[in-house]
Amino acid sequence: MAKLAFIGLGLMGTPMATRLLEAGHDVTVWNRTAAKTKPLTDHGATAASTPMEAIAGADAAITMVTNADALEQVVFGENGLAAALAPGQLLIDMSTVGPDAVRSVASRLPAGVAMVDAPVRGSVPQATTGRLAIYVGADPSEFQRVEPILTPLGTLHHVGGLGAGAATKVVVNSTLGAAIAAFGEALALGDDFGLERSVVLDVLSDTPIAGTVVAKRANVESGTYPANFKLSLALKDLNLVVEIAEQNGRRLEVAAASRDWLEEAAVAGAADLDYSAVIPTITSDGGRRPV
Ligand code: NA7
Repeated sequence: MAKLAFIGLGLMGTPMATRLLEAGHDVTVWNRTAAKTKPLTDHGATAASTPMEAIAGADAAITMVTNADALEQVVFGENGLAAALAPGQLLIDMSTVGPDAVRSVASRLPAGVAMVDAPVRGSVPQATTGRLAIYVGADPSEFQRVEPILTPLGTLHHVGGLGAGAATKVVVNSTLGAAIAAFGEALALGDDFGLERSVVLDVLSDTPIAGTVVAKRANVESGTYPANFKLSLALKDLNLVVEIAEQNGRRLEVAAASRDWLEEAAVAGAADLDYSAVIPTITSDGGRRPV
Protein backbone atom coordinates (compact mmCIF):
# COMPACT_ATOMS: atom_id res chain seq x y z
CA MET A 1 0.00 0.00 0.00
CA ALA A 2 1.15 3.54 -0.70
CA LYS A 3 1.83 6.52 1.53
CA LEU A 4 -0.20 9.37 0.10
CA ALA A 5 -0.72 13.09 0.60
CA PHE A 6 -4.30 14.05 -0.31
CA ILE A 7 -4.84 17.76 -0.95
CA GLY A 8 -8.38 19.15 -1.28
CA LEU A 9 -11.27 17.81 0.77
CA GLY A 10 -14.25 19.25 -1.04
CA LEU A 11 -17.40 17.43 -2.14
CA MET A 12 -15.30 14.99 -4.20
CA GLY A 13 -12.02 14.93 -2.29
CA THR A 14 -13.61 13.87 0.99
CA PRO A 15 -15.21 10.61 -0.25
CA MET A 16 -12.18 9.88 -2.45
CA ALA A 17 -9.68 10.25 0.39
CA THR A 18 -11.99 8.16 2.57
CA ARG A 19 -11.98 5.33 0.03
CA LEU A 20 -8.18 5.44 -0.25
CA LEU A 21 -7.96 5.11 3.52
CA GLU A 22 -10.46 2.27 3.55
CA ALA A 23 -8.43 0.50 0.86
CA GLY A 24 -5.47 0.49 3.27
CA HIS A 25 -3.38 3.38 1.96
CA ASP A 26 -1.59 5.51 4.52
CA VAL A 27 -3.13 8.94 3.90
CA THR A 28 -2.08 12.37 5.15
CA VAL A 29 -4.65 15.07 4.29
CA TRP A 30 -4.52 18.81 3.93
CA ASN A 31 -7.35 21.21 3.18
CA ARG A 32 -7.37 25.01 3.03
CA THR A 33 -10.32 25.03 5.43
CA ALA A 34 -8.80 22.88 8.16
CA ALA A 35 -12.11 21.86 9.75
CA LYS A 36 -12.86 19.64 6.75
CA THR A 37 -10.04 17.27 7.75
CA LYS A 38 -12.03 16.04 10.79
CA PRO A 39 -14.09 13.31 9.01
CA LEU A 40 -10.84 12.00 7.54
CA THR A 41 -8.86 11.99 10.77
CA ASP A 42 -11.84 10.22 12.35
CA HIS A 43 -11.24 7.50 9.72
CA GLY A 44 -7.53 7.22 10.57
CA ALA A 45 -5.93 9.85 8.34
CA THR A 46 -3.22 12.18 9.57
CA ALA A 47 -3.83 15.91 9.12
CA ALA A 48 -0.94 18.10 7.95
CA SER A 49 -0.76 21.83 8.50
CA THR A 50 0.57 22.60 4.99
CA PRO A 51 0.72 20.76 1.63
CA MET A 52 4.51 20.78 2.04
CA GLU A 53 4.20 18.92 5.33
CA ALA A 54 1.70 16.46 3.84
CA ILE A 55 4.06 15.28 1.09
CA ALA A 56 6.99 14.55 3.41
CA GLY A 57 7.93 10.88 3.04
CA ALA A 58 4.97 10.11 0.77
CA ASP A 59 5.05 8.15 -2.50
CA ALA A 60 2.62 10.51 -4.18
CA ALA A 61 0.48 13.60 -3.70
CA ILE A 62 -3.08 13.64 -5.02
CA THR A 63 -4.65 17.04 -5.65
CA MET A 64 -8.44 17.48 -5.95
CA VAL A 65 -9.10 21.23 -5.93
CA THR A 66 -11.41 23.67 -7.67
CA ASN A 67 -9.51 24.92 -10.69
CA ALA A 68 -6.11 25.84 -12.17
CA ASP A 69 -5.61 28.75 -9.74
CA ALA A 70 -6.21 26.50 -6.75
CA LEU A 71 -3.85 23.88 -8.17
CA GLU A 72 -1.20 26.56 -8.67
CA GLN A 73 -1.69 27.64 -5.07
CA VAL A 74 -1.36 24.19 -3.50
CA VAL A 75 1.65 23.27 -5.64
CA PHE A 76 3.61 26.51 -5.95
CA GLY A 77 2.10 28.76 -3.26
CA GLU A 78 3.64 29.36 0.15
CA ASN A 79 4.41 25.99 1.79
CA GLY A 80 3.10 24.29 -1.34
CA LEU A 81 3.92 20.80 -2.52
CA ALA A 82 6.72 21.92 -4.87
CA ALA A 83 8.75 23.16 -1.94
CA ALA A 84 9.10 19.59 -0.67
CA LEU A 85 8.53 17.30 -3.67
CA ALA A 86 11.64 15.17 -4.09
CA PRO A 87 12.94 12.97 -6.92
CA GLY A 88 10.93 9.76 -7.19
CA GLN A 89 7.74 11.30 -5.79
CA LEU A 90 4.68 11.65 -7.98
CA LEU A 91 2.06 14.36 -8.35
CA ILE A 92 -1.36 13.06 -9.41
CA ASP A 93 -3.81 15.85 -10.20
CA MET A 94 -7.43 14.70 -10.24
CA SER A 95 -9.01 18.18 -10.50
CA THR A 96 -10.51 19.39 -13.79
CA VAL A 97 -8.11 22.08 -14.97
CA GLY A 98 -7.53 21.37 -18.67
CA PRO A 99 -4.37 20.14 -20.40
CA ASP A 100 -2.54 23.49 -20.57
CA ALA A 101 -2.60 23.90 -16.79
CA VAL A 102 -1.42 20.31 -16.31
CA ARG A 103 1.53 20.75 -18.67
CA SER A 104 2.40 24.09 -17.13
CA VAL A 105 2.53 22.62 -13.62
CA ALA A 106 4.47 19.55 -14.79
CA SER A 107 7.09 21.71 -16.51
CA ARG A 108 7.90 23.57 -13.27
CA LEU A 109 8.15 20.63 -10.85
CA PRO A 110 11.52 19.80 -9.31
CA ALA A 111 13.68 17.49 -11.43
CA GLY A 112 12.83 13.82 -11.02
CA VAL A 113 9.22 14.47 -9.94
CA ALA A 114 6.70 13.01 -12.38
CA MET A 115 3.17 14.26 -12.90
CA VAL A 116 0.07 12.38 -13.96
CA ASP A 117 -3.32 13.93 -14.75
CA ALA A 118 -6.24 11.80 -13.65
CA PRO A 119 -9.51 13.77 -13.61
CA VAL A 120 -12.73 11.90 -13.01
CA ARG A 121 -16.24 11.56 -14.38
CA GLY A 122 -18.96 11.02 -11.79
CA SER A 123 -20.01 12.96 -8.75
CA VAL A 124 -20.48 12.34 -5.04
CA PRO A 125 -22.39 9.00 -5.27
CA GLN A 126 -19.77 7.52 -7.62
CA ALA A 127 -16.89 8.91 -5.53
CA THR A 128 -18.42 7.38 -2.40
CA THR A 129 -18.86 3.93 -3.92
CA GLY A 130 -15.64 3.78 -5.96
CA ARG A 131 -17.37 3.93 -9.33
CA LEU A 132 -15.68 6.94 -10.88
CA ALA A 133 -14.35 6.87 -14.43
CA ILE A 134 -10.73 8.06 -14.19
CA TYR A 135 -9.08 9.43 -17.33
CA VAL A 136 -5.34 9.05 -16.92
CA GLY A 137 -2.74 10.97 -18.90
CA ALA A 138 0.64 9.38 -18.19
CA ASP A 139 3.65 7.63 -19.66
CA PRO A 140 3.21 3.84 -19.54
CA SER A 141 5.62 3.51 -16.60
CA GLU A 142 3.84 6.25 -14.60
CA PHE A 143 0.49 4.63 -15.39
CA GLN A 144 1.74 1.42 -13.81
CA ARG A 145 2.66 3.38 -10.70
CA VAL A 146 -0.72 5.10 -10.33
CA GLU A 147 -2.92 2.12 -11.19
CA PRO A 148 -2.70 0.33 -7.80
CA ILE A 149 -3.09 3.66 -5.99
CA LEU A 150 -6.24 4.82 -7.81
CA THR A 151 -8.06 1.54 -8.41
CA PRO A 152 -10.15 1.86 -5.19
CA LEU A 153 -11.69 5.01 -6.69
CA GLY A 154 -13.07 3.56 -9.90
CA THR A 155 -12.16 2.39 -13.38
CA LEU A 156 -8.96 3.73 -14.91
CA HIS A 157 -8.79 4.62 -18.59
CA HIS A 158 -5.26 5.25 -19.82
CA VAL A 159 -6.07 7.75 -22.57
CA GLY A 160 -2.57 8.96 -23.54
CA GLY A 161 0.45 10.85 -22.26
CA LEU A 162 0.60 13.82 -19.88
CA GLY A 163 -2.38 16.14 -20.47
CA ALA A 164 -4.50 13.57 -22.29
CA GLY A 165 -6.55 12.79 -19.17
CA ALA A 166 -7.28 16.49 -18.67
CA ALA A 167 -8.19 16.88 -22.34
CA THR A 168 -10.49 13.86 -22.21
CA LYS A 169 -12.28 15.30 -19.19
CA VAL A 170 -12.91 18.57 -21.03
CA VAL A 171 -14.38 16.58 -23.93
CA VAL A 172 -16.61 14.63 -21.54
CA ASN A 173 -17.87 17.73 -19.76
CA SER A 174 -18.72 19.46 -23.03
CA THR A 175 -21.45 16.80 -23.36
CA LEU A 176 -22.56 17.34 -19.77
CA GLY A 177 -23.23 21.03 -20.47
CA ALA A 178 -25.02 20.21 -23.72
CA ALA A 179 -27.21 17.56 -22.09
CA ILE A 180 -28.35 19.69 -19.15
CA ALA A 181 -29.10 22.66 -21.41
CA ALA A 182 -30.99 20.40 -23.84
CA PHE A 183 -32.97 19.03 -20.89
CA GLY A 184 -33.93 22.53 -19.71
CA GLU A 185 -34.86 23.67 -23.21
CA ALA A 186 -36.99 20.57 -23.83
CA LEU A 187 -38.87 21.26 -20.57
CA ALA A 188 -39.38 24.91 -21.56
CA LEU A 189 -40.74 23.83 -24.93
CA GLY A 190 -43.08 21.33 -23.26
CA ASP A 191 -44.32 24.05 -20.90
CA ASP A 192 -45.09 26.33 -23.84
CA PHE A 193 -47.07 23.54 -25.50
CA GLY A 194 -49.02 23.18 -22.25
CA LEU A 195 -47.89 19.57 -21.79
CA GLU A 196 -47.94 17.96 -18.34
CA ARG A 197 -44.46 18.16 -16.77
CA SER A 198 -44.64 14.57 -15.55
CA VAL A 199 -45.49 13.35 -19.06
CA VAL A 200 -42.61 15.31 -20.57
CA LEU A 201 -40.24 13.92 -17.93
CA ASP A 202 -41.43 10.39 -18.71
CA VAL A 203 -40.86 10.72 -22.45
CA LEU A 204 -37.51 12.49 -22.04
CA SER A 205 -36.39 9.48 -19.99
CA ASP A 206 -36.30 7.55 -23.26
CA THR A 207 -34.34 9.98 -25.43
CA PRO A 208 -30.62 10.60 -26.12
CA ILE A 209 -30.44 12.69 -22.89
CA ALA A 210 -32.08 9.95 -20.80
CA GLY A 211 -29.13 9.59 -18.43
CA THR A 212 -29.28 13.24 -17.44
CA VAL A 213 -33.07 13.22 -17.14
CA VAL A 214 -33.10 10.16 -14.90
CA ALA A 215 -30.27 11.53 -12.72
CA LYS A 216 -31.76 15.01 -12.29
CA ARG A 217 -35.54 14.38 -12.43
CA ALA A 218 -35.93 14.41 -8.64
CA ASN A 219 -34.27 17.83 -8.46
CA VAL A 220 -36.59 19.22 -11.14
CA GLU A 221 -39.72 17.77 -9.52
CA SER A 222 -38.83 18.92 -6.02
CA GLY A 223 -37.46 22.28 -7.13
CA THR A 224 -34.41 21.70 -4.90
CA TYR A 225 -30.90 21.38 -6.24
CA PRO A 226 -28.48 20.08 -3.57
CA ALA A 227 -24.97 20.06 -5.06
CA ASN A 228 -23.54 16.79 -6.31
CA PHE A 229 -21.56 18.76 -8.89
CA LYS A 230 -21.55 22.50 -8.30
CA LEU A 231 -22.89 24.72 -11.06
CA SER A 232 -19.85 27.00 -10.65
CA LEU A 233 -17.61 24.03 -11.54
CA ALA A 234 -19.69 23.07 -14.59
CA LEU A 235 -19.43 26.70 -15.68
CA LYS A 236 -15.64 26.57 -15.20
CA ASP A 237 -15.50 23.47 -17.40
CA LEU A 238 -17.66 24.96 -20.16
CA ASN A 239 -15.48 28.07 -20.06
CA LEU A 240 -12.48 25.78 -20.60
CA VAL A 241 -14.25 24.19 -23.58
CA VAL A 242 -15.05 27.59 -25.09
CA GLU A 243 -11.55 28.96 -24.48
CA ILE A 244 -9.91 25.94 -26.09
CA ALA A 245 -12.31 26.16 -29.06
CA GLU A 246 -11.41 29.83 -29.47
CA GLN A 247 -7.68 29.04 -29.35
CA ASN A 248 -8.19 26.46 -32.09
CA GLY A 249 -10.44 28.65 -34.22
CA ARG A 250 -13.15 26.02 -33.79
CA ARG A 251 -16.90 26.76 -33.73
CA LEU A 252 -18.47 24.86 -30.84
CA GLU A 253 -21.87 26.53 -30.81
CA VAL A 254 -23.65 24.13 -28.44
CA ALA A 255 -20.86 24.43 -25.88
CA ALA A 256 -21.02 28.23 -26.06
CA ALA A 257 -24.79 28.21 -25.62
CA SER A 258 -24.69 25.86 -22.63
CA ARG A 259 -21.91 27.98 -21.11
CA ASP A 260 -24.15 31.05 -21.47
CA TRP A 261 -27.05 29.32 -19.71
CA LEU A 262 -24.77 28.23 -16.84
CA GLU A 263 -23.36 31.72 -16.53
CA GLU A 264 -26.85 33.23 -16.37
CA ALA A 265 -27.83 30.75 -13.66
CA ALA A 266 -24.66 31.53 -11.69
CA VAL A 267 -25.40 35.26 -11.85
CA ALA A 268 -28.94 34.48 -10.67
CA GLY A 269 -27.47 32.91 -7.50
CA ALA A 270 -27.21 29.20 -8.39
CA ALA A 271 -23.39 28.92 -8.39
CA ASP A 272 -23.20 26.74 -5.28
CA LEU A 273 -26.20 24.58 -6.17
CA ASP A 274 -26.07 21.48 -8.34
CA TYR A 275 -25.41 22.24 -12.00
CA SER A 276 -28.95 21.06 -12.80
CA ALA A 277 -30.10 24.32 -11.15
CA VAL A 278 -29.56 25.81 -14.61
CA ILE A 279 -32.95 24.31 -15.53
CA PRO A 280 -35.16 26.85 -13.70
CA THR A 281 -33.14 29.64 -15.34
CA ILE A 282 -34.00 28.17 -18.75
CA THR A 283 -37.65 27.40 -18.01
CA SER A 284 -38.49 30.59 -16.09
CA ASP A 285 -39.87 33.71 -17.73
CA GLY A 286 -36.31 35.01 -17.64
CA GLY A 287 -35.61 32.43 -20.35
CA ARG A 288 -37.97 34.18 -22.80
CA ARG A 289 -37.31 36.84 -25.39
CA PRO A 290 -40.00 39.42 -26.21
CA VAL A 291 -42.19 38.20 -29.11
P1 NA7 B 1 -15.49 21.62 -4.12
O1 NA7 B 1 -16.44 20.87 -3.28
O2 NA7 B 1 -15.82 23.03 -4.49
O3 NA7 B 1 -14.05 21.57 -3.40
C1 NA7 B 1 -12.98 22.32 -3.88
C2 NA7 B 1 -11.73 22.06 -3.07
O4 NA7 B 1 -10.67 22.91 -3.57
C3 NA7 B 1 -11.87 22.38 -1.58
O5 NA7 B 1 -11.09 21.47 -0.85
C4 NA7 B 1 -11.29 23.78 -1.52
O6 NA7 B 1 -10.83 24.13 -0.23
C5 NA7 B 1 -10.14 23.65 -2.46
N1 NA7 B 1 -9.63 24.95 -2.90
C6 NA7 B 1 -10.26 25.87 -3.66
N2 NA7 B 1 -9.48 26.96 -3.88
C7 NA7 B 1 -8.32 26.72 -3.21
C8 NA7 B 1 -7.12 27.45 -3.06
N3 NA7 B 1 -6.95 28.66 -3.64
N4 NA7 B 1 -6.14 26.91 -2.32
C9 NA7 B 1 -6.29 25.69 -1.76
N5 NA7 B 1 -7.41 24.93 -1.87
C10 NA7 B 1 -8.41 25.44 -2.60
O7 NA7 B 1 -15.22 20.87 -5.52
P2 NA7 B 1 -15.38 19.31 -5.88
O8 NA7 B 1 -14.75 18.51 -4.81
O9 NA7 B 1 -16.78 19.02 -6.29
O10 NA7 B 1 -14.50 19.25 -7.22
C11 NA7 B 1 -13.09 19.23 -7.20
C12 NA7 B 1 -12.56 19.14 -8.61
O11 NA7 B 1 -13.06 17.95 -9.29
C13 NA7 B 1 -12.97 20.28 -9.52
O12 NA7 B 1 -11.91 20.58 -10.40
C14 NA7 B 1 -14.17 19.74 -10.25
O13 NA7 B 1 -14.42 20.41 -11.48
C15 NA7 B 1 -13.88 18.29 -10.42
P3 NA7 B 1 -11.86 24.77 0.88
O14 NA7 B 1 -12.54 23.58 1.49
O15 NA7 B 1 -12.83 25.65 0.11
O16 NA7 B 1 -11.00 25.52 1.82
